[in-house]
Amino acid sequence: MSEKAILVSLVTGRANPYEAEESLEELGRLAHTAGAQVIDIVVQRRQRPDPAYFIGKGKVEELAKGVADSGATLVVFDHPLSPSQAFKIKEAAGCRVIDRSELIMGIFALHARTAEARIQVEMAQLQYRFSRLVGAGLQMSDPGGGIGTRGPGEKQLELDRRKIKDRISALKKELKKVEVQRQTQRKSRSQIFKVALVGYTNAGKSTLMNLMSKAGVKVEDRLFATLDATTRQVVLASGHKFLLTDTVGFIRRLPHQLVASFKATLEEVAEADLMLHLVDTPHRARQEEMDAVHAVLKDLKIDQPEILVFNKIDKLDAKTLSELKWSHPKALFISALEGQGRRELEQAIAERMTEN
Ligand SMILES: Nc1nc2c(ncn2[C@@H]2O[C@H](COP(=O)(O)OP(=O)(O)OP(=O)(O)O)[C@@H](O)[C@H]2O)c(=O)[nH]1
Ligand SMILES: [Mg+2]
Repeated sequence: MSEKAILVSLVTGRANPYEAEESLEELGRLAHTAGAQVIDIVVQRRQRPDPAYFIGKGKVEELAKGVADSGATLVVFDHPLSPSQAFKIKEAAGCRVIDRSELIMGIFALHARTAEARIQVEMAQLQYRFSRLVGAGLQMSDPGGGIGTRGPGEKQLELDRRKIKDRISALKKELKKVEVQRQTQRKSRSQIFKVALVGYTNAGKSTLMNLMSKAGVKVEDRLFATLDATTRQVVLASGHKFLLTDTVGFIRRLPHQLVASFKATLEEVAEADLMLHLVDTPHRARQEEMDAVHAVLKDLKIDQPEILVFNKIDKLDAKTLSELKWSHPKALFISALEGQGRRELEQAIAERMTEN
């Protein structure tokens, strides 16, 4: 039985309503990917977040009533909640309350296949939980907390922290081992030209990987279908040989614990000679998605040469296509699904290889 989820978004005075809506729509897709059924959406407008209840006490009471009436099992906030807000809202709603970051990490945990990806996800989740325990601890030792806020509860907290810390260091050791194996693998192919596919989740990276390499990577119309890097050798008709790597997709407001822990996977990108930045061209948030990809790459200090590749042109009208070609004269335009633009793409890669 799937979870029944209510999504909650707060639009503050300064927020761009278009972005809030876009983000909420994406949250719905994330919830769907995580296996939840979205039964209701609550949008609250306030000048600024309420420090105690985030969306305000009255709105939380309304939410609680909605949960009771609908039998919802999960409430997902599109924004980070402070540990104490999460706690208070959970008490009131009487069901599990998570935020966007936790939802994304949950999806990553569901989809992780290789040992490395599993370790990285567990580490990200633990680090997130740890940061919240620390937050809760600070709260408990707040001088305003009064009598009775210390004691067994505090001890339990200390135990939880210790356990999480131990587990994190064990995972770190495991990860080191896996990394050594990976590096040996990588070294043996360091002479070959390397191309990495990067892009927002659902842009069509795996579809292009399959088109060019017959790798048989899983393609799905959902977010984060790919979590593990896959690398295949591609030989072009011209005789040019290179390695092509499919990578995990990016998303706006990626939990930074995840960014850090996926560094290892993305090392493939950091070592690439060329990045193909794939764009979901028909998507209405195309520009925001492109900006998000560049922001994450910058965060990771990845600065490889990039070719911008506008994908899914089979779904584009002629006017949009010609406008884009005009505004992005150096970009390529393809359909990974139907094969348009494949030859130009291969030529562009071959040219970069020759320059190299
Ligand atoms: N119409 C059209 N659909 C495409 C094209 N390329 C990919 N798709 C569809 O877009 C969806 C996502 O494709 P994927 O290849 O899984 O995308 P991805 O970038 O690997 O996504 P993640 O692994 O989740 O980051 C699938 O439903 C594909 O069939 C294209 O050129 N045209
Ligand atoms: Mg993929």
